[in-house]
Amino acid sequence: MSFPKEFLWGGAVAAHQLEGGWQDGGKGLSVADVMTVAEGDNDATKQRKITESVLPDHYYPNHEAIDFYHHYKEDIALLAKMGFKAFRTSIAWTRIFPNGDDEQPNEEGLKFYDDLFDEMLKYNMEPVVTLCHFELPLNLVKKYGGFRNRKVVDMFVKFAVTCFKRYENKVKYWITFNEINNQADVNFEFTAFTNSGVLYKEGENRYQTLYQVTHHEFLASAKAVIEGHKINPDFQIGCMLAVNPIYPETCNPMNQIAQVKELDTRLFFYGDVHCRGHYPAYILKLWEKEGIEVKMEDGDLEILDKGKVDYISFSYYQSLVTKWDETAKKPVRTKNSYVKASDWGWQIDPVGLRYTLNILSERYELPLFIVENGIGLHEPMTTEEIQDDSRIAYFAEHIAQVKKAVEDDGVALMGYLTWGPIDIVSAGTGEMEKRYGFIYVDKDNKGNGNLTRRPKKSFYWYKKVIASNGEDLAN
Ligand code: BGP
Repeated sequence: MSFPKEFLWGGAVAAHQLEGGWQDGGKGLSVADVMTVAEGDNDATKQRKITESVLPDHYYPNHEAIDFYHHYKEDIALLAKMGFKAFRTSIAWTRIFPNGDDEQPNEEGLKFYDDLFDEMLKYNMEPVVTLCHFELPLNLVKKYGGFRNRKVVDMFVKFAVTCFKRYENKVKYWITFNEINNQADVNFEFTAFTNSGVLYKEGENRYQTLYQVTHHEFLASAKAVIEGHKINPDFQIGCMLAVNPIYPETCNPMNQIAQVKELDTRLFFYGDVHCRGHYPAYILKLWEKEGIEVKMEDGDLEILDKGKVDYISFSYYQSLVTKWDETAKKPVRTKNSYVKASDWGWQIDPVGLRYTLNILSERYELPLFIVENGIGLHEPMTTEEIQDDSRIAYFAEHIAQVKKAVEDDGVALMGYLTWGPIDIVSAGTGEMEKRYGFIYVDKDNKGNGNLTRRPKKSFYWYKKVIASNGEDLAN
C-alpha cells in the first residue's frame, strides 16, 4: 500500500466561494463581496471588477454563492457519502470580526463554525481550516490599506487566537494564509486586493508595497503559529503556497538561470521565510539592488524564526515554462508544447505534481499536504447524470503521480484534497460555470438556478478511490 492508513482524502473550498449568507448572522462585508463576475471572451485573461462598495445594478456572485450557509448539513452529508476523511474550508474573518477591528467577536459567527465543525466530526471528517482565504474585512482595506498597515497584523492574530481558542478541541489542522505567493506578480492588481486588501496607488513602486505587505503577513503568520502552539501544542499549523512549477524551456544554461530567478521570487521566497524562518540571501540582494526598504521592528526577525510552520500545504493546477530574454535581461514565459491546456488556458501536467512534491520535500524536509488540485470544466445543465470522464481522467492521472512521489521518491505526504468537490464560485473569474465539483449545483453565471445538488459520475469514482485508499483509480 503506498498511502498510509491515516492519509487525509477529501476536498477543499473557501468560505466566500460557497457560503453565501453575506449579510446573515452579523457578517460584515469582505473584499469578496465587492467583486463582480469577470467579462470578456478570452477565458484565460478575463478578470473580475472590484467596486468600491456594493453597488445597485451589479451582480456579486459571492453574496449568495451556493448558499452553503443554509445547506451545510445536506452538503456535508453528501461529502460524507463519498467517504471524505477531511474537508478544508476557511473561516470568514467577517463572520467573527465583521469590521476586522472590532473589540469583541461576533458570537453568531463563532456559533456557525461550531455547528459546521460538529457536523463534519459527526462523520469523522477532519476539518482543515484556513484562516485567511481571500476574504479580508472590507473595512480593513478602507480604513487601514489592508496589510500595508502593520496594525492589521495584530488584528489578524487576534482573529486567529479567537478561532484557536474556540475550536481548540475540534480543529487540529490550520493554515494561516491561502496562496500567499500568488500576489508575487505585481502586474496583476486582483491578487493584491484579494490576498492582502491592497489597492495599488497610481505610480507607486509596487514591489516596495509587495515586500512590505508580505513582511506583515509573514509576521502575522509566525505570531499565529507561536500563539497557536501555546494554546494547543498538538495543533498542526501550516503555510499555503500556490505552486506552479516553472520549467526552463531548453537546456540553454541561461534558461536554467531564468528558472532559478522565477522560482526564487514567485515561490521559494515565500516557502523559505515560512519554513526556514528567515529572509534568504537572494531576496536581501534583490532588495538592495532595487532600492527596496522593508520596514521592520526590533524583534521581527526573532518572531519569524520562532514561528516556523509545521507543514507545507499547497495548491497545484498547472506548470509553466520560462526562458531567458537576452534583450530584456529577464525571464519571460513561453508555452509548453508537451502538455494540453484546460478551457481556461491552464496547462494540464500531472507529472508536474510529482516534480512539485519532490522539490518541496527536498528543500524543506517537512510534511506536505496537497490542499487543492482539480480542473474547471464547462458543464451545461442537464437532468441526466453528468458524465465527467475528463475530470475523472484528470484526477486519476494526478493521483497516479502523487503515488509515485510517495512510493518511489519517499515524499512525506499528509493528504490529498481536491479543489471544489461541489460546484462553487470561481475565485479568479466569479463564474459558477467554471465547475470543479463531483457534485453539480444548479446555478449559472448570472445567478439563475434552483441550487439543487446532484452527484456527477466522478462522485462515485472518487468514493471508490477513497475506499481503496488510492489503489483503485480505474474509471
Ligand atoms: C486557487 C484558490 C482557490 C480557487 C482555485 C481555483 O487560486 O486558492 O480559491 O478558487 O485557485 O481557481 P479559480 O476559482 O479561479 O478557477
